[in-house]
Amino acid sequence: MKKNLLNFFKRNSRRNRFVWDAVTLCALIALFIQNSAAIQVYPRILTPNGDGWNDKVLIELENPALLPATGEIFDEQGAKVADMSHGVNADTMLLWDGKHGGQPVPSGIYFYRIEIGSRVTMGSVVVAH
Ligand SMILES: [Ca+2]
Repeated sequence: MKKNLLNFFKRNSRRNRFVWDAVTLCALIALFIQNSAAIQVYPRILTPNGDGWNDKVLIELENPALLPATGEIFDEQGAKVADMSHGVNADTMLLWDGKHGGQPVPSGIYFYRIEIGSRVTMGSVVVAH
């Protein structure tokens, strides 16, 4: 009886350990997802025609440590299109006006690459005319 109890405990402690490993893994994955998506992008579709509607994309950053934040925009071929400008709050807001060299870019998918300290976050927006 005593031995059975011991075996039961051993078996369960091994299982508990597995459960805890799984929980830890899930927590790490959640942290990674949270880190990589630690931003809000609005709007996802830009119409940079100067009518005041969706002419700029605003990316809000989760940057509680107020690390230096910079953003770049690339086209589908990977060519750099623009540097993002800082919003009202330079530590947590980046903007792109859908322009390259002062002219609205053609319709298409564009990619942003944001560096917050040593953390890099990437994503895409669409420009439509
Ligand atoms: Ca517009």
